[in-house]
Amino acid sequence: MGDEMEQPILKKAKVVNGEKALKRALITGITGQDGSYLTELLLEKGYEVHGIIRRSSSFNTGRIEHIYRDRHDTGARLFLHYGDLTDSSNLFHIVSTVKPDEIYNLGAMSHVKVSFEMSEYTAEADGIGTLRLLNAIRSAGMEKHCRLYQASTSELYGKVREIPQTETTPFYPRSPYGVAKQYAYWMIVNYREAYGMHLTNGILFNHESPRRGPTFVTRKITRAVVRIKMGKQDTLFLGNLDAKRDWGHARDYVEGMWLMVQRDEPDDYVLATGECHSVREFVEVAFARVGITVRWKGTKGTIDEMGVDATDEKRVLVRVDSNYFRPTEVDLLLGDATKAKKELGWIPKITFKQLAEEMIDADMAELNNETPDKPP
Ligand code: NDP
Ligand code: GDR
Repeated sequence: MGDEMEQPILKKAKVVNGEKALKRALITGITGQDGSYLTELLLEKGYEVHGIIRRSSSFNTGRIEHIYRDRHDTGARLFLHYGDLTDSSNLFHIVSTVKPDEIYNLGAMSHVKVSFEMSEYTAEADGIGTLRLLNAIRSAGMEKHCRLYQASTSELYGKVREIPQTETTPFYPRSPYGVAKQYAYWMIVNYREAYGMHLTNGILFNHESPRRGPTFVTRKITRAVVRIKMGKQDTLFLGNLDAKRDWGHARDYVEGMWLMVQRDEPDDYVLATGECHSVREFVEVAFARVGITVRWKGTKGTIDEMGVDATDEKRVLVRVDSNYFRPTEVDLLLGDATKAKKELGWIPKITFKQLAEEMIDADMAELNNETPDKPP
């Protein structure tokens, strides 16, 4: 896949008995963690799914390969288009030819630490990119028919002034990523009020899975833990062990995205588990899954702290590396998803421990070359 991604010629959605049979969704960020789970969900629900992918010198479609069928196959319902949130005319072209009923704007430079190094690009893709997409919908004359989900984030809360955080907690972003996402958040609110568009902000707290990018802390930990267990790596280097996050499973969260878009009236919703844990706790649970108990030594919260093997204290498993500290950190995020529970009936099913263990098991299988037919 990936060699012939030119636009399919789309005239009308398939028509059965005079009714539009398939809902059509367009996903930006389809190659990412959430994009892949959301695509699976929408295909299961009978949607025709279109995704925007970026041109890359190597394949970047690994997470959706298992569901892609050549578009010449009868029954193919997933179509890919080259594009980028930094390219207005491309977005207009895709939106106006695909004519989606629903757009899920998941595309973003999503790494908080990297956003300090690529601040301008992050603003372009994550902030202005959202505006470009909104303007593409309007320019195509689709503002009354096309619904849009915006991937907003708990990073908006940043320097937290209220625990737990809800839809009414004030924002105080702490990174170029958070600031860019705040711009996008308010563009959604403004266009909803100004033009009566069906636009929704999902304020999602951290969600992970075996498909999580390997530079985010949970996946960095699970990959390293299995490598240490199998003797392929000695030590895991991490930044702030005291950061606390409300971690859920991505599969639960994409269902929440879809539920938001189905509401008659658009609104903004927090999705969170209501439980938070430190990076240190995630390390402990991950090592425990492979039968290793971590004992912490040194001064807690400093670069002298280390995690050693409880059965052989000379074996240092975890060290702190200040290169992974952020210029401004978000210390604690804990969400309250009461509104989503009440209005959407959304309930996260996968617990913190199950999440960490699923990720460890999947990384162990990958290391042992046990390739599943479908990624976990
Ligand atoms: P990923 O980093 O896994 O995926 C990001 C996706 O965006 C990839 O498909 C990437 O393409 C694409 N992308 C990056 N830059 C551009 C661009 N300029 N134009 C078009 N596409 C682009 O993120 P997640 O799946 O984890 O997250 C999905 C969205 O949800 C993001 O917007 C993220 O900021 C937000 N979010 C995520 C949370 C989480 O905990 N996972 C929590 C709250 C919000 P490529 O594969 O080519 O790099
Ligand atoms: P986050 O996720 O910044 O919350 O953004 P990440 O996993 O990168 O960091 C979580 C916390 O762990 C601390 N940390 C480390 N982080 C990384 N990446 N690497 C390390 O070595 C390390 N050591 C400690 C961090 O300082 C931080 O406090 C994610 C992204 O998916 C965003 O796109 C999304 O909006 C938010 O979650 C909600």
